[in-house]
Amino acid sequence: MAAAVLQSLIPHTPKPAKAASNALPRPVPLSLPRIPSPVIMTHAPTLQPKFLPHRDELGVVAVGYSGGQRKSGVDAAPMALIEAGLLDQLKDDLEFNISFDGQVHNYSHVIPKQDADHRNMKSPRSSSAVNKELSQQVYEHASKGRFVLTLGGDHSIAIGSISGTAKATRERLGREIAVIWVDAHADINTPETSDSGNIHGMPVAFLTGLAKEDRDDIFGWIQDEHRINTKKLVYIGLRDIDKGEKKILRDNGIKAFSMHDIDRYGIGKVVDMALGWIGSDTPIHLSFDIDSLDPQWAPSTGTPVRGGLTLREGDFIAECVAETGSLIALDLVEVNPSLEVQGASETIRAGCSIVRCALGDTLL
Ligand SMILES: [Mn+2]
Repeated sequence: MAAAVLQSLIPHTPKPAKAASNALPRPVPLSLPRIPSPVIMTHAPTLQPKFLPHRDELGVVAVGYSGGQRKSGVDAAPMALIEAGLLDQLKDDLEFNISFDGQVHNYSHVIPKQDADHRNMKSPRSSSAVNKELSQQVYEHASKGRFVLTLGGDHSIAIGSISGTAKATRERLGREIAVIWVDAHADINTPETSDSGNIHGMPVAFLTGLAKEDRDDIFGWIQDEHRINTKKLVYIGLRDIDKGEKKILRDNGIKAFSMHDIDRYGIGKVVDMALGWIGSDTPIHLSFDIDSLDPQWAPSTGTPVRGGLTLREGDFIAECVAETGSLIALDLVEVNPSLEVQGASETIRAGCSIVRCALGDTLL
């Protein structure tokens, strides 16, 4: 898809009904008297963020990239989310001042014509170049103290978004970030442990330095300033982990809460434990893969796995992370509107709901 200019489009986008699981119809602008209902009132969050200078400054990057896996269509997600009214809701309901260049980036200017496999990785140069650009885009927002929302795209784009946040936060606050990775998968394969060679299964390996590469055109640009600490990484929702990944998680003592833990303790306790592991004095980047949700709620995604989070559990995680006041960046990835006819709009609505919750929307 060519980079689409959306700026002029956004103000005219009709406002859809709110997509939360408890969604009630929006008040229709009729001249009839309205019954005031505090239950559906959305208002701007009042929580003062711990690691951002302002509550309401939001940078948005729309990433139309699908080369981290083999199914087309995930590059259309940012446009679908925006057309569903996501940015309007953030602006009007949550009162964010949005910095957005109005484009879904396809990064065609940096994608090479030839991109042979390297160390078993598929599309390595394209994925590297896109993420290098994205890293800089996210860095620009984050270094100005904005909350950064990155709309993917497949999950390989977290290499760019998280590396940008990590670098900016080191410079701005002298701190390492923590990452909460909500996903059915651990996405921590190295090129050598991956069966598929798809880079959307490897972003955490590159971000933590468990996978490294010298070639600048194949992720060699990732330096220490871009990396994250395995001790400040927490997973929630895992249920489909490759054998090699299990070993990586164990060997590195990485904190992970699987669906088994959620069944045993309930989502409330699991989120408390995850946030307790991170502590209250660390800025958090939340990377949310829509495939963490059960396909019942989010069927339109590239690698669905049954037995996942309910829509409310997904929203709840986002709400709780928002409540900490420590959240500084969010990715929403792997929404693929082209995979399902019926399920696409439901998946998009689920994605919008997760983003609103993470940005401070509350039920009451
Ligand atoms: Mn993922």
